[in-house]
Amino acid sequence: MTPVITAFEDSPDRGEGQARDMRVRWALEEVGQPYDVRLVSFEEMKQPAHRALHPFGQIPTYQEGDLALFESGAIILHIAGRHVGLLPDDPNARARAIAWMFAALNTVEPPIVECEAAMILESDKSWHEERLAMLEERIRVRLGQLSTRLGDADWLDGAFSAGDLLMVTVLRRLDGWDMLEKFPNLSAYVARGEARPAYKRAFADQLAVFTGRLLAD
Ligand code: GTB
Repeated sequence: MTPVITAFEDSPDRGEGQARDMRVRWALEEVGQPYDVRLVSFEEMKQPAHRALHPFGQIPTYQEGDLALFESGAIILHIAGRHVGLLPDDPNARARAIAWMFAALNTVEPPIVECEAAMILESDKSWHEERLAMLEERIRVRLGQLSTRLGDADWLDGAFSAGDLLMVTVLRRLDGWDMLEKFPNLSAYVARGEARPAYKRAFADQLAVFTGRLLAD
């Protein structure tokens, strides 16, 4: 059964691969699982048919037979559990890789998302600059801690895993922020992720949605 994922019909990032379908595409490419993509508009995402798949009216979703999933982390954990290539076989190493998945989503991504939201939604507030500086500092602290742990290793815990896949996509959100560059080992880590053939295929496929739309307009 070929899984079907959803992605933005018209991604606000203009093909930069920042929307969360990118991480699901990458996971599917890593394990060699073909998939179909159903593109949805912002309007469609809020309709009952899509909300039946995703209670919060967002992308990505994942459908495979009678299984419907939402939340990129849950989708990737499912893919990694069904296929070889994203989680180690050794039970302890597997548990540690899953811990890194949670760390990416629960510890590293939240201050970045909070900071993005502040930039978009709070720029007119009198306290904006002060709050932004505080949020940026929170990100820097996390990056420092992550950088120390990674050291000169290629990946977070032995071989590349779903933990690295998620962490790389989370760190990519800082593209153009002049923050990651202060941690050369993290910049190199992201570049290693982006150099993986599976990443490149996933990136090209999501970019094709944007370029296809440009040509159609
Ligand atoms: N926790 C959920 C998950 O991990 O799957 C979060 C899902 C989510 O935030 N989805 C976003 C969405 O559907 C798209 S990825 N938003 C529409 C809505 O809420 O109405 C977030 C995103 C969007 C755009 C950019 N960008 O343009 O750079 C980056 C990230």
